[in-house]
This record gives sequence, structure tokens and C-alpha cells, in this order.
Amino acid sequence: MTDVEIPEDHPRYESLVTRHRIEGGVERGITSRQGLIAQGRGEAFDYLLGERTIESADLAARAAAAHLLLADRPVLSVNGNVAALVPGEIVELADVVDADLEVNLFNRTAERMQAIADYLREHGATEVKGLAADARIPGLAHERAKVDADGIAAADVVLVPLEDGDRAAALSDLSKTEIVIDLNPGSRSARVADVPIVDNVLRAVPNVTRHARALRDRPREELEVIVREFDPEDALEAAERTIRTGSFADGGE
Ligand code: PTJ
Repeated sequence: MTDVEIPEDHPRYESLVTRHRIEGGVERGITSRQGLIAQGRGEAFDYLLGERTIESADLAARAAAAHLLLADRPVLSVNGNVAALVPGEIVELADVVDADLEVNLFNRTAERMQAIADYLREHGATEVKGLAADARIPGLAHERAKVDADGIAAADVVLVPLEDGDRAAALSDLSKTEIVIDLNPGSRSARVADVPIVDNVLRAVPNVTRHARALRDRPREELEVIVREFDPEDALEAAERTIRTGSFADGGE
């Protein structure tokens, strides 16, 4: 997606590759310019968390996998940042948990909707929802409220990575189970989620897939116990504690 060469032994290799993917997303018309700012904010939190999946985030990823496997109509929402960073990985997760993919944008334009749907198809998606936009999330201004009637509107479990706080709150008011991936444990999206995964979307999406593969042949009752025992407050507190007590100098250069 980008022609910039980054040496693999560079100490900030992963972070630099991520930046270039987001930049490439903007160039392709997939990611919004605000997506660049969102990525910078996320990076700062990732730095403070030690750029790793902390134990509480792994437990949250496992609970998310159990929810998605138990769901009747799971939907994975895809925005411009998710499409640029984890296009193949989100398609793979949808496949493993048998979920629909729906493009759902904060800064919605017809061109960007189409570019993201095409990009997901290039990465193996067969069906991509979101373009019909024949339903609305109540309580939100027009463009941001648009969803598909047989997609997010009808879903019982929705994964919304990197969601804006307003929309995350409106979705949670619809009494759907909401799984959020957000590196900021203080963000409104993480706070309204039934399952907040405080981790980088780059690590979190493949991790949910890994858990789903391990859990998919287990009895329903076992998945229900995993879901019941997960406490979102504990997950947020653990992430905040990690940030407050971590070694600031370990994160990078
Ligand atoms: O493509 P669109 O139009 O739907 O817009 C997408 C963005 C992300 C621009 C939009 O939803 C937005 O403005 O989001 P916010 O309000 O900036 O929130 C993004 C949240 O995601 C922040 O709390 C960031 O810390 C977090 N974040 C950013 N990058 C990552 C991340 N969380 C996990 N992984 C990341 N790579």
C-alpha cells in the first residue's frame, strides 16, 4: 500500500508500518483524514500500555469470541481505520464466527463506503453490508445514524472497533451486546461496551479469531459461563492500572 521501505530491525518497526498503512488508507480514499488523528491518539495509549496485549485484554478478547459464537446475528462493523489496518484479519474473523461485515462510517461519504466495500472484497469478503442504509440508529444525526436493516439494525451482537463515543452510546441503548476495541480505557466507547477490549486493533482482531477457533467446538454452556464471568469494569480498571503503574521509559524512542 506504500512504497516507503522500513528496515525490519528498526525499533519502532510495527508502529511505523502502522502509520504507513493508515497513510495509504487515506491515499486510497478508504481512511478519513480524522483517522490519522485517531491513530496518533491510539498510538500514545499503546505506548503507555507497553505495546502488548495485557492479560485483561486477552480475557476480554476471549469473552468477545464467546459472545460472537453464541450470537444469532453477529455483525462486525468496519470503518476507515479498521479497513486500512486489518482488512484480511477482519474478513477472517467474520468467517470463523459466521458474522456479517458492515461498513459503517462516522464521516460517511458514498465514495468511501464503496472503496471500503471493494477493499474488503479484495481481501476475501463475499458479502459486505452497509450500502443499503435502510435503517437508522435512533438518537443520532442523519449521516452517522445510517445502518442496514438486515445488518447492524437486526444484530444481537455487534463488534465496533475504534468507535466514536456518541455512536457507541446510541448502539448500547439499543440493548445489543456491544464489543468495543479501543486503546483508551477512559473513552466513552470503552465505558459503554459490554466487552471493552483495551488493545491495538492490529493485535486484538487476530486474538479474538484465535480464541474463537479454540472455543468453537465447546458446548454452549461453557461459552455462557465465559460470557457471564467477564466483568467490563475489571477490564477497564486493569488497563488503567497498567497505564498508571507502567514503566514510562520502556515504550519506545
Ligand atoms: O472511518 P470513519 O469515518 O468511521 O472514522 C473513524 C474514526 C476512528 C476517525 C472515528 O470513529 C473517530 O473520530 O474516532 P475517535 O473519536 O477519534 O476515537 C477513536 C478511538 O480509537 C480513540 O479512543 C483512540 O484511542 C482509539 N484508537 C486509535 N487507533 C487505535 C485505537 N484503538 C485500537 N487500535 C488502534 N489502532
